[in-house]
Amino acid sequence: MKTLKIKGMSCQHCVKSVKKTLEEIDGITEVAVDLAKGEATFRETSPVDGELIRERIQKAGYELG
Ligand SMILES: [Cu+2]
Repeated sequence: MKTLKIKGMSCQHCVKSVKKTLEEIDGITEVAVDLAKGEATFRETSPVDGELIRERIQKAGYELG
């Protein structure tokens, strides 16, 4: 599993939004978001470009930490 630090999440709505954003990226599965830790974990079924993840997370209104 990979772990990302995500800044800007403050409630369960944010958690859902980040989860959905990651799940919509090809090659990412099994997304779990931990609000207290400010982390998202997921499995990659194929290599995913880190910049693409950064862009999508930013577009959703959050920042990679
Ligand atoms: Cu929120």
